[in-house]
Amino acid sequence: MGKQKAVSKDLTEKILRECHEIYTEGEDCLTNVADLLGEKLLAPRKKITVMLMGNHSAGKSSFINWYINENIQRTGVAIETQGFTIVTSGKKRETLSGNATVHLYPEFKPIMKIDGMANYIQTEITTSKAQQAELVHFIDTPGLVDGDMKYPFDVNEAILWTANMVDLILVFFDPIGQALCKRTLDVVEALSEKHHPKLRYFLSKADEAGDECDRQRVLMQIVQELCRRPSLNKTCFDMPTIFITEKKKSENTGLNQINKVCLEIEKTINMTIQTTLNTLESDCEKIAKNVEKAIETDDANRAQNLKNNARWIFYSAFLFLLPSLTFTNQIRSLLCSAPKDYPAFCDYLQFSERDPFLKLVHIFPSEMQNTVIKSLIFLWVLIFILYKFATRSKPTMPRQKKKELQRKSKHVIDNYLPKKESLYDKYLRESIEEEF
Ligand SMILES: Nc1nc2c(ncn2[C@@H]2O[C@H](COP(=O)(O)OP(=O)(O)O)[C@@H](O)[C@H]2O)c(=O)[nH]1
Ligand SMILES: [Mg+2]
Repeated sequence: MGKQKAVSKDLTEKILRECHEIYTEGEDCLTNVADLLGEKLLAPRKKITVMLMGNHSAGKSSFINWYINENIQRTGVAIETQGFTIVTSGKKRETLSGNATVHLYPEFKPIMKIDGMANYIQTEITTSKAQQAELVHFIDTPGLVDGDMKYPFDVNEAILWTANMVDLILVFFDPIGQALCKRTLDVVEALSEKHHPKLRYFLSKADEAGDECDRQRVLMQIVQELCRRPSLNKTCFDMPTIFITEKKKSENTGLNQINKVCLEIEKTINMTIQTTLNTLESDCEKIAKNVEKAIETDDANRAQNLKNNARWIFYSAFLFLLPSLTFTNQIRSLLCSAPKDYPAFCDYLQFSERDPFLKLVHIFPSEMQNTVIKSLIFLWVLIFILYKFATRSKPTMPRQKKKELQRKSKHVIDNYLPKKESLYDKYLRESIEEEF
């Protein structure tokens, strides 16, 4: 029987990195091939994004510091976090402003579009290798408070917006602070309507909740308050109690389930690996299919153009017959109008009576003939234009581009699909432990 096991950090990092490279590195990478087809492909991210939200002083920043085992974020009872901070790991310790953040991590560009956010977003890069820190971007959000507190931007809107691009949302409720803060509940309610599967609730700073009885009472109270909101009482939800051991206030702290938070992060990473590998496979197949389709369309267009050109030559012979007859007649009448010594070929050009154009014109009274000639010329030009439009050439690709597409498509199928298979194989072998 198979049993799910944690996949090593090295393998996880390798899978995400190699998948990212398949999309972005080298001339034959997937995004380049898609570009050639006029399509846009999004490269998979190398890290998952976890957003923390909750009341002011619920312990969000402290949790990030604990997870990465480094004091990056300022913590305290005063309102410390006014804007959004992205905490991520990199090669060296650094603090980046909003613009630099977007430059380094273009995936966060959408956040900057929120009104007034540009000055309230920063990135803290840590060198931490603790837990899964290298695979996670944390987004620390401003603590939410009720009342007159003025935020420099629409904080509810910003959190809701950011939620679109994160993989996991950790909601922290603390027992004494403002577990029942209206603003927090409003945001949680709005989040749960759109991002229900991403949300996880925790009772943070559980060591401050008193003894087991008190703690249960606090939990009951929060759950009761949450259930008052129609969109929140649909599912039964779990609310593990967590606290940071180093900060614990009392000895009588009961069960600390902080590992459940880590487990949720790990599960999200695993899900991301599977989704990335599946998307890689479907993107490769889609590209190969679209290249085939583009080449088929091009072949069909070429054949159609050839047919159209042949038709055009054939029909235009008819189309030009009438005016050329009249034209020759006009020349003849010019050259051969002198009764004497007209050129010898004039004898061969005696077909003025047979000129259908003039015959048609002569049907009309002489004062109308001018208008009839103009109308006929106009009609002829119109037919000419319409016909040319109907038989116009369809777009075709240069032969070189066609060859390049075929080569790239073969490269995708021959190299990327087997690579995906081997990565999946390694992943499954590590995550499923065979038991006999
Ligand atoms: N007793 C206890 N205090 C905590 C815990 N986590 C954070 N704190 C304290 O709570 C205060 C607010 O924490 P902070 O992380 O700044 O909260 P934030 O506003 O949600 O970011 C700080 O003084 C922390 O030291 C915990 O698990 N137990
Ligand atoms: Mg904070």
